Amino acid sequence: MSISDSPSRLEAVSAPHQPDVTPALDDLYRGFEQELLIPLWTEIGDLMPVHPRSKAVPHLWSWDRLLRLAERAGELVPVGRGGERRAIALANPGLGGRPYATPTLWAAIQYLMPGEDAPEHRHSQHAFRFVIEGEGVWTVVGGDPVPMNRGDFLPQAGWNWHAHHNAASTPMAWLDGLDVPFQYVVDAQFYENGRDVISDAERITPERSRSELLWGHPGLRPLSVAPEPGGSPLLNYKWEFTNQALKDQLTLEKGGFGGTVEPGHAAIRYVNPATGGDVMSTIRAEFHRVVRGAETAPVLETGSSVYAVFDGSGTVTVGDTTWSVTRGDLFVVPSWQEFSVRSEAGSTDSDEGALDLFRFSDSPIFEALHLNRTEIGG
Ligand code: 1HN
Repeated sequence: MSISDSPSRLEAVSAPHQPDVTPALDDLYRGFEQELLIPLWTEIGDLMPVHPRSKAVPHLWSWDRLLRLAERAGELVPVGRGGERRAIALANPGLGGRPYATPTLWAAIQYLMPGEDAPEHRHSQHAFRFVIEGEGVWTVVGGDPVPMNRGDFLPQAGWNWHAHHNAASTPMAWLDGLDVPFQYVVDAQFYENGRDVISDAERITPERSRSELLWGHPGLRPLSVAPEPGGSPLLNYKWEFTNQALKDQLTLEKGGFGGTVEPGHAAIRYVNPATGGDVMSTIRAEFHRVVRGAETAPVLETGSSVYAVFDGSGTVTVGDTTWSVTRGDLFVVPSWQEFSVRSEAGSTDSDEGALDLFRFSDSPIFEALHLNRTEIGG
């Protein structure tokens, strides 16, 4: 039997539990082929594996090399209508040259030069920005200018108008995550261009966006507005709050009060303040801090993730692959590949000398469809 990805000829070959290859069997297979039919017995191993065998592979992109190429793109390639964004996607080597980090997730470094505008548009794809380096860019989402600084997480649910502008005197780079591959495979995409030039009133850089003034207070819900369906009404989860939440968990742990997910491992999920659920229907985002010398238990999960090393350094193991990682590096964990990290000493900004990891995944899709499974390995 031939089991392959390409729609090649069906071949009758001798195999256990199969009839001998005869001219009659060959004829049968030619008949299938002519009528565009494929018998299950030639495909079952690939279609129904005993556990997920992702075509995506574990892969690491070094931030230094990514940034150098993004800087070069900043010099050589303009940003504007048509191309829309100077975003450079991670192409998983197992996914056939498509700009897909995983089968469901797009991840890219986006680079904007001082004074540049990325024009307004909207799309059905859910998206977010996570700022790895720099400051001074704001993104205007549905008329609300939102400042972006290192460590900020900015979800932006599908069909919101958005444009970016770099008001600073230095270039800025950030991580974009979207559900582009997922929406491509299920044919859900819509896209529309917005205004070519955004108004002066939107060109201001307030310290806090309207969304933060309304929704940025823990446990307090404004009565003046109804949350938008489809995604979080809070457009910036500022680094100071994320950092403080992680610090507080570790302080509790040190006092013997627990508070962390496992020893030396503090973690938070970014949630929609109106619902407590994920920030978007297809993308989950989390932040993990693993203190120096600590190690996480190996975990197997359905669904795929992309990680950004925000700070610190350490060792990451995904399936059979182990890497040393450092600030800015990006890596992929495909579905059902055992994942663990170890934090190592290194120069770092974070108080604890910890390994700080931003993570996004397609878990909400798996949970909504009851396809989520987790095993703690080891
Ligand atoms: C997009 O609109 C942005 O708005 C970034 O910054 C990356 C990748 C694919 C499709 C649209 C952005 C994108 C994107």
